[in-house]
This record gives sequence, structure tokens and C-alpha cells, in this order.
Amino acid sequence: MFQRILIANRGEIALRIIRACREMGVETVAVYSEADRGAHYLSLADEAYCIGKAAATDSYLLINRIISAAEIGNVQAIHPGYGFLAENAHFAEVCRECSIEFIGPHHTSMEKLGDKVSAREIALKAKVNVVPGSDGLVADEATALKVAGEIGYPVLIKATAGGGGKGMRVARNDISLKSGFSAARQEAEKSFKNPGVYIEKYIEQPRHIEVQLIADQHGNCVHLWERDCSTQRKHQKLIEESPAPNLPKSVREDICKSAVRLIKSAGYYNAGTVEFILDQDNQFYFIEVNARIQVEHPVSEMVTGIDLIQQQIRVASGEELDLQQRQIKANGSAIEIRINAEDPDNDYRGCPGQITKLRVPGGLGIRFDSHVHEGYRISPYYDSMIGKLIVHRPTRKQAVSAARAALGEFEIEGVKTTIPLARKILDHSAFIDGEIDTTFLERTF
Ligand code: MV4
Repeated sequence: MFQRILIANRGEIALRIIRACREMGVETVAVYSEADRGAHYLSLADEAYCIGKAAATDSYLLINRIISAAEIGNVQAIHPGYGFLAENAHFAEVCRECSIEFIGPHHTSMEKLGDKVSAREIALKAKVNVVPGSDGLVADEATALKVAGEIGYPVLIKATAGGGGKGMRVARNDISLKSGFSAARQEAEKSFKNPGVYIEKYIEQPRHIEVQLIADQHGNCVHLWERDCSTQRKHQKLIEESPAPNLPKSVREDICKSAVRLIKSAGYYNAGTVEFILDQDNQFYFIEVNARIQVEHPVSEMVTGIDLIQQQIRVASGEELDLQQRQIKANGSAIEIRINAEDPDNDYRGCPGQITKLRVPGGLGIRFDSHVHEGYRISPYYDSMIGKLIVHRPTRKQAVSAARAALGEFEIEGVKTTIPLARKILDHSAFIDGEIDTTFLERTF
């Protein structure tokens, strides 16, 4: 096991990783930007180094600074958290060239799965259902029209280097396909420096179901069941839960088994998530792999009782998984509500500022993963998430009621938050009935 690791991240996930390490007896080295100097979670690390200015491009994204801190701090491994460098294959490769273990997948699996066309090919080879679509990249407009003619409208043009919804265009006829095709290519080139696009049948009003996995470096892989992340707005998830409500048992088992097949056939190790969309007939289709620990990992931890960050560290150090699939039971229901400092009256734009008053909920099955405290200044430089409320109860109905009660305990002054929106969602009959898809929020509020 590692004696000491560096955490190349900030905020709640840095604190989450520090806590996991302290429990395991692993020492931690934190890094921080000038904006995060003096943050309370830093004092829980054994050491902390400033790596630059507030802007992430001048600190948390600077590979050389992080490697320098790792060498000065004498660590054996780096945990990247999520965001920043977490899915940067080059960073993972640099770590290993410097004889520092990257707590994540091998850089070659990150490259193979980071490219969506290549991920689709891996899924196809593993006999995992993919959305009907083009055979690889679509090079020109004539090919695009031919593919759309074969699969039928509506279609979705996607960037192979994309993800998270960037550079996608829906086309419902030849005319919009022509304009969408060149627009998508240009946007992809601009955003990802890669103009490559492919085409899929557009699935209307899908649910977003993802499967959590953990794999070791010895070929063992288990899933921790699924999460439903359909409650999102403009590709920003607001509420995630496990298990997915109203999912037939056979579909659930198929989707989880498919995810394990894909991860095994990719030779992938460490924690990962396989994302699917589910159509209105409960047919599921692979869309992408997230080669990192995700924001919403706690709901899977709550239902399975497995600490995913500790598992990541164990398998990165070369240990064999000590989990057996048949022992991983999903108990009860867990719901996570992201608390963002955002202004509902200003299209939910970030609302930085000082938290002047803070009271947080507690009690049985109530978890609040957050780095903030009274007096904390939310920086405009980073994302707006200030914490995650995770509620675990024996049934979904109880979890929803407990989440509603817990949200009512919050007292946050100084900044506006997404708590009022979350309360409206929890009070909505469609949400209560688990009738949610990715368009629910936009259709309803
Ligand atoms: C789709 C889709 C419908 N049909 N693919 C959005 C981000 C990226 N992860 C994939 N996404 C989608 N792919 C086909 N063929 C609808 C979405 C989508 C979506 C997916 C998951 C979660 C939220 C979403 C919101 C809008 C669209």
C-alpha cells in the first residue's frame, strides 16, 4: 500500500480523498491555488503546497507544478479526483514516467475510451448494445446524408472527442443535417481541436442510466449497480439516485452485465462509469465511458456500503479486489442533491461570494460532503458546487421524504443556491413517482 499520496484537486473531492486516506493510514499531500489558500480542508492533509494563481490554467491544470509538488512531497501516487486533469491521458502517462502511480486507469485505456468512435467500437466488440449509427467517423456531407437515409431521422451528430453534450446537433431532415454537419465539425474543431464527428439515431426523451464499476490490475471487475442521473439541466446534473426507479429487474441486470463486459474487454482498471441512455421502451444503448471517479459516486457507496475512493487507492497500489459480485447488494435507496451557489433569477449562473451563515442537516442516513463553512468565500474561478447532500433510506419514498426534510434544515446566507429548485423537484408528482427523463427539468420548470 502507498505510504503517501498527492491529491491533484480542490474542494469537496479533495476533502473526500483526504478523509479516505486518513482512515486507511495513508499520508496526504494537498495542493492549492492562491484562491484556495487557507481553506479548512487543507489542514487535514499532512502537507500542502501552493501551485499557482487562482485560474485553474495557472494551477490545478499545470502538470509540471503538480509533478514538482509530488516530488518535493515524496509521494508514491497521485489521485486526480474529477474534472481538472482526471481524464487527461497525457497527465496519467507523465505520472507513470516519473515513477508516480496515477490513481486511475492506464493512459492507453483513457485514450481508447476518451475517443467516442473508438469507445463505440470497443462496445460493439464486447456485444454491448450501441445506438444505431455510422460505422466510424463521417467524413463528408454526402456520407452523412447516406447514413441518415439508412438509419432514418431524427439523427444526432456527435463529436468523437466530445462528451457532456458539447458539439452535438440534432437533425430532423436533410436540410438541417447539412447545416448541422458543418456546424458540428466546426464546433468540434474549436472546442477539442478535433473536427471528427459521427452520427447516431436520436433517442427522444431518454433516461440517463450509468453503471459504477471498479476493476483491479489482475483482470477482476465488479459493478456497484446503477445510478439514474436523468434529473439534469443543460447537461448539469442536479439530482442522482441509486437504484434507478421503475427499472425492470431484467433490464437492470442486463445493463450492469453489459457494463462489466465492456470494461473487461477494454482491459480497463480502477473506478469507471459506463453511461447508457434508456429509451421509452426500456431499451438501453451505450453512449460513453467516464474514466474517473464521479461527483455522484456517494449514492453507490451508500447503497452498497463500499468506499469507492479507498477501493481506487487499493487497486492502484496493485492489490487484488477483495469484492465478489454476488456479495455486492444494493440496499435501500440513496439520493444525492447537488447544492450549487447559483442564482435562480439569473439563469442559474454561478453566484460567488461569502457564506455568512451556514447550518447543515444531519441525522440517520444523512451525509453532507462539503468543504465549505461559515465565513467561506466561494471563488468565481471554479465550479459552483458547494456540497452534496446524500440521503440513504430503506425505500425510495422514504429517501425522498428524508431529502425534503434535510433540505429544510439548511440555512445558507450570503449566496443564493439551488436548494429552492431541489425542493420544488422533490415536491413534484412526476419526480415522486420516479417518472423522470433527461428533459423533465426543462419541460417542468
Ligand atoms: C444522446 C441522446 C439521444 N440520442 N445520444 C448528451 C451528453 C452525452 N453524454 C450524450 N448525450 C446524449 N446522447 C443519442 N443517440 C441524448 C443525450 C442527452 C443526454 C444524455 C445523458 C444525460 C443528459 C442528456 C441531456 C440531453 C441529451
